[in-house]
Amino acid sequence: MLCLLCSFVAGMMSSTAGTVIKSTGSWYLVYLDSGLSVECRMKGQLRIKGLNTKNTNPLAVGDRVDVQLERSGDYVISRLYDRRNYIIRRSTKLSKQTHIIAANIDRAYVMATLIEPRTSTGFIDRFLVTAEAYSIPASLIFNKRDLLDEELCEYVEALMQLYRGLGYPCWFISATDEKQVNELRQEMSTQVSLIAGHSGVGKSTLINALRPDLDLRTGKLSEAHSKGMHTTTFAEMHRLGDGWIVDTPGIKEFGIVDLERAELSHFFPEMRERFGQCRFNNCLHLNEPGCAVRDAVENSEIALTRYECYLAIINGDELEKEYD
Ligand SMILES: Nc1nc2c(ncn2[C@@H]2O[C@H](COP(=O)(O)OP(=O)(O)OP(=O)(O)O)[C@@H](O)[C@H]2O)c(=O)[nH]1
Ligand SMILES: [Mg+2]
Ligand SMILES: [Zn+2]
Repeated sequence: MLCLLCSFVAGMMSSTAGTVIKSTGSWYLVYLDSGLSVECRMKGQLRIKGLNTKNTNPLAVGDRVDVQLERSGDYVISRLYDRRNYIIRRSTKLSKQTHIIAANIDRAYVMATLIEPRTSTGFIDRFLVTAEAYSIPASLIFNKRDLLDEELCEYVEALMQLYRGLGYPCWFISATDEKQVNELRQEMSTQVSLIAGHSGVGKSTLINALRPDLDLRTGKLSEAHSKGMHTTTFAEMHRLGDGWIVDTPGIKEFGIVDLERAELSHFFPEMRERFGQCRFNNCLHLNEPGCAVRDAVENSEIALTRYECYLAIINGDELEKEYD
């Protein structure tokens, strides 16, 4: 009886919980709840729930896992806990392959620049739709303020007015200026934050400004195209006060995953707010008569760029079509 008890206790001790803080696809860095970081491999095939598309990474940064020490001295991940949430995208808009950027996050920040490189509102909106779909609060960070002339600054102010009106907090900073990031540091010190955006917008530069000791690699833009060179290659979480901040590799396109056409408008707050006001209760807000959403676009109560992005998503091949 005593022996049985001992082996039960030993079994319990051999596995310990932690958080994946870096994932390269072949090995993972796990921050154990004891405070130790260990390099791990994944044990065989872990069961991943709730994903019905082909996923390229079974484990993502932010995942809660159990880790076991094998007799060989290697650490292996033996269990993946259910995710509270995650941010997922298709590699390209039409690809069947999906990629989880990070899991279990408190707030997702999309970093955008008007120039060097240019971020379209379509990219921002697709990111926000995904954050809405997975109930992750989202904010916008407009970066490289120092590069913008007065006219472009005014344009950013107008964009911020639009997005703030939809409920998304906005920041307008130069990540190269440490003084400008103090308020962000305060906010990010108490939560798990994800920063995503095109390559070269300044994600790693911002994290360096928040935590200069990290000295993350940052990269120059290509001279020919003013685009980033994909300097950060793997997502990685860094400690910031009591919080964590996830640096991610630049993404070119943000393809939407696993949404149905009929539910898309629920993830646009300004359309969700008009739910039930269209003549037909299954209105897709395309050409149906008596559509409250189209009326709002015509009256400029809904921004045309937002509605055009809605149309692009619903008319594209990105969504799961119900009647296919
Ligand atoms: N002028 C100016 N340059 C900036 C600012 N923020 C970042 N940069 C520069 O932009 C370039 C790209 O910055 P990174 O931090 O490497 O960009 P990233 O978003 O991490 O890029 P990837 O890792 O490739 O996804 C670097 O040369 C930075 O110095 C800014 O606020 N103003
Ligand atoms: Mg980077
Ligand atoms: Zn409608």
